[in-house]
Amino acid sequence: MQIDIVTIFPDYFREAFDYGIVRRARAAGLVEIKAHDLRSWTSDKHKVVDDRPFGGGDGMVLKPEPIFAAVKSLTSASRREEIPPAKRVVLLSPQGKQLTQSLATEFAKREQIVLICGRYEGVDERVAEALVTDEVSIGDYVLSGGEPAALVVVDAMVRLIPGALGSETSAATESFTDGLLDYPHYTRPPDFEGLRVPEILLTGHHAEIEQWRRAAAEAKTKRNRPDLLK
Ligand code: 9D3
Repeated sequence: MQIDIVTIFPDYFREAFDYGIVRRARAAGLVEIKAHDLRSWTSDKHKVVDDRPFGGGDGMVLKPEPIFAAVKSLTSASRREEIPPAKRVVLLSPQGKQLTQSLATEFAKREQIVLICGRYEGVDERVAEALVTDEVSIGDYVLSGGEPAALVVVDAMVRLIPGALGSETSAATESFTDGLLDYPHYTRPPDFEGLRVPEILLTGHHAEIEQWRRAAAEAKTKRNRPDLLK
């Protein structure tokens, strides 16, 4: 998989992919990740990427021309209809559909993902209308730009690439796929300053441990994420 990030802050990503599963997937050649400076697709002396909003209002808007040029040079496509199924062009925006495990799984099947990071007050709407295949938000809170959202999308996708996780784990058997939160985990010591590990986990009674974990996962889900049980 090839991941191309288009941003006015390419340095933001300098060490971001050098840790854990993402680092290992890169080292294994499963994914190549590049952060590109949007300003490299400007043609004026001052490399201007933004302009004032038509109709008035505060702040600046990212201009369409450098973004269309970036997508053209990275994918050969000038419009959404020219983007083949093996490629997705994703605009990170607070107005997007929310990222889910299911959407990350769809992205992880593709050969190339282009992530466009918005900044300022927004991005000229013609990018969302005519260029991108997906407009994606990571949740209902306000970020300063699309860059932290791009990190989240990359992480969620890369760990789903076949071979990216160690042989011990499979992405399919983890939390969110069965609709419950994960069960609680404990390790040594069995008594930490009077905080005790549930006795059943120390017994080796595997069937009862399974039952306990299921009940504990349901209790935790009811407390922290009742919406998942509805
Ligand atoms: C103060 C400006 N806001 C008016 C309500 C609009 C606004 C514009 C641009 C708010 C945030 C941003 C920058 N955010 C993103 O580009 C972004 C984002 C987010 O803010 N939340 C969740 N997901 C995402 S993906 C990209």
